[in-house]
Amino acid sequence: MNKIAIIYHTDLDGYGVKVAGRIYANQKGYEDKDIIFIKADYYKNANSKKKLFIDDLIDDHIKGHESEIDEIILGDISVKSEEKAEYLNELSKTKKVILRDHHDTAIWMNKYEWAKVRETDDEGIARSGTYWTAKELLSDEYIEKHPNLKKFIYLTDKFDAWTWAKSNPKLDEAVDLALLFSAMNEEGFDADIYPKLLLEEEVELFDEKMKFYLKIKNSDLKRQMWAAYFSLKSGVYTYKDGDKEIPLKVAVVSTENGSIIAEKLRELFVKFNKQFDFILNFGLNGGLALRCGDNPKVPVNKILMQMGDGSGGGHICSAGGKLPEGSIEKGIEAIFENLHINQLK
Ligand SMILES: [Mn+2]
Repeated sequence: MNKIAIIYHTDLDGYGVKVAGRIYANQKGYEDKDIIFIKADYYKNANSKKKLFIDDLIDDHIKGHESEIDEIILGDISVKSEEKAEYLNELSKTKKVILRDHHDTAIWMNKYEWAKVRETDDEGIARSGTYWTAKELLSDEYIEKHPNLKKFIYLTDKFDAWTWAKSNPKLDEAVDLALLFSAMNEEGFDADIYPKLLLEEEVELFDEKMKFYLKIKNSDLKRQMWAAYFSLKSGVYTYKDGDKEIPLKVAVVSTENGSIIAEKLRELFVKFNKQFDFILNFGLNGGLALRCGDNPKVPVNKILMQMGDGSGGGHICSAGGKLPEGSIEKGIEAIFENLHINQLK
């Protein structure tokens, strides 16, 4: 038996292309051993000329083997050079070649009959490589009969087309799927997710271990998001001491282990960040930790007395306290807008 080649990207969307291609090939009677899976892993192909990466993969896996290959499926990824596109175009005269992509940089490939590159569908909804490839290779009827596959395609599509980022809690599962993919990789998904996609009965895609991992990972994500948000508030502030106004350069960070990290940060801070007067570290539990290098302009314990809920204190270069009750966001606003420390415009 001849073979089918599937060329796909390394991310979740690329994996979805692999899934659709694999099911399609199996439906046509090709066993897994008859499928050439070509993962476009930029980093694992050291010999690649990089710039023409996908083109190199075609040289490595397809060229010279043309007579053994019946069909070539490319999804979520496109060739780079006109030369390789022309090569595939030649092959398309004697075998099935399809390319389904959604990247703007590949729109030029639409001049070929076998290539369709579209960012959005007819209704203007952004669509993924998985969506377009599954639409091409699998019948609506098949997808309807396989609820787990249907859900997988839906979530992958929503994730890759960024619809989830608009804080739609219904799409948290799409983020979960992508997080799991980054942890389990293709191999893990092949072993633990793919078999579920072939079932006709609806089952949970995630087992208990996956759910536990996601719980930890999601709280870490939340923390990282706040950390990035808070770090935008780094800048110059004035500290009011009676009638005196002292400008202070403040580095704002947020870490999970507030005072432990703050202490460690101080080492780095003293070494590399002499331009800042102190570090302000928020914990998501509402804790505040202030650290400064030697010879502070204002002792951080003094600054801290004017911050948070007023219960904090500590040493000249190392102090801790709490944000006012309520949400972190409100607490931060209270510190930066209502208390004695104001960012200079
Ligand atoms: Mn994609």
